[in-house]
Amino acid sequence: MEYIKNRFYNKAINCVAEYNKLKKDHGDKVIANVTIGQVLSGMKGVPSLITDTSKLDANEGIRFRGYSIPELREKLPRMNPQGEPLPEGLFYLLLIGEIPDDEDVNNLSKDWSTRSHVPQHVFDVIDALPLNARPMTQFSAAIISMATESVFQKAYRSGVNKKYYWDFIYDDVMNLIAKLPRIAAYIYRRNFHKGHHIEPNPQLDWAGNLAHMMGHDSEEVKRLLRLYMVIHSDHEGGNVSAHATHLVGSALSNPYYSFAAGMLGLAGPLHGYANQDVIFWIFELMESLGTQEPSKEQLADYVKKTLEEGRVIPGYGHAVLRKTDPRFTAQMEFANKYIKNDPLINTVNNLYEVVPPILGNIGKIQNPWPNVDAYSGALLYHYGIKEYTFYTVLFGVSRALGVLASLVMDRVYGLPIERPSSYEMKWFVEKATGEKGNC
Ligand code: CMX
Repeated sequence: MEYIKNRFYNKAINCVAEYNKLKKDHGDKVIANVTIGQVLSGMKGVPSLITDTSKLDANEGIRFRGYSIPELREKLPRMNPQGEPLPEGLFYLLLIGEIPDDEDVNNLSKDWSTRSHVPQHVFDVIDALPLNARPMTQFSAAIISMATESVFQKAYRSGVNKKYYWDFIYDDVMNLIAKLPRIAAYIYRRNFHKGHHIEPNPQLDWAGNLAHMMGHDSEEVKRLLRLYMVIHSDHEGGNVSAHATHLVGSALSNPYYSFAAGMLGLAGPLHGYANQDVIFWIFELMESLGTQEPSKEQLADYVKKTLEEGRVIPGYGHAVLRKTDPRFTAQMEFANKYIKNDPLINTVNNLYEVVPPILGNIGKIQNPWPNVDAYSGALLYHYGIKEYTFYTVLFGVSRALGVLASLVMDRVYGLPIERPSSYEMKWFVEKATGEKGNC
């Protein structure tokens, strides 16, 4: 499928010309002042990364190459008119910046299918881990172990000219994305289905095949996973999984290492792990209240109790968003359309009414609204994917689409090794007060 690579490069090369001009002619232009508050709050709002694939607006939510989620659900190719967009189309959009047609999407599906073979040693690495190793531990170990396949690493060792790095990175990225469903499904079947594995079906699309290999072959699950894979894919460049992938890639570590770094970040409870924490917390709540259908009053009391214990309410809040996450809304619409009267979904819907005013009243929480993780687990659970310790792996498979499309772009730009400055605490104190600090 060289035409996709060529189409990508022919488009991307225009951006490189702009990048080079910016660097050469406008390097001294001041674009922002950084406050001490921003440094102390995790560099929030500091414009410091180039990410072309998506942009997050605090009030509007994510746009992928300029398109909102509702727009994508309408415009991207689907398996059938009633279905959800195919992640292949979303990846094409992220990479090239244009909405693909059906043929582009079919070609990409076939391309990934031909690249999807996973070497035996990767399964051996997974199998060497104890069953109580978290699915994200197994997933990251599998990804690192696949670096044996890196064509970039080999090309670098053989002394390839740096202007061609992107070409090898592209192939690593396509190979890696193609193999992820097989690896994820292998971990799922190993942990939750006694190691009875299911072979891939090369006729299926990328997300459909994942559902198939997990043993959830219904059209409903395939439809859900297609939506899931599209909406979790990218959230501009500063979130932990995207930033970690990009940072490690800037050292010219191969895409397997770079993406594994991103996945280790995704495995944090303040980031992707929240999708399983939400379900864990709701089940804890139901058990503690002795009901599967808690009232809104009971939910409110439990939310307050959780906060009093110094814990976070998982699935709520965001570092950038200041409104309900459109990824949450897309999933709620999906549930409203297809699901009637499920106690877990009802509880998630009721929490949406109960939690924001409580968090808002605390005063210090910037965003009391739900994020993507507040809904995703309940949908998976409804359709029979009940093993919630696995949910972050699904997030990771999807996140590959965005962060790896960006990684190819990073190498086309030829972005340098990333190296912000750090200072001792006393330097900041002196900057702020003119007095020397003690630390
Ligand atoms: N429950 C309780 N307290 C919360 C909260 C929540 N859902 N969200 C924020 N807060 C607290 C913070 O812990 C912080 O407390 P301290 O001042 O005591 O440290 C304070 O409110 C201010 O935080 P903030 O500026 O509003 O939010 P941050 O940018 O620091 O953190 C996030 C953002 C997502 C980590 C936070 O909202 C959170 O912990 N949410 C719950 C976990 C979660 O759902 N994570 C998933 C995010 C989406 C994703 O990446 O997948």
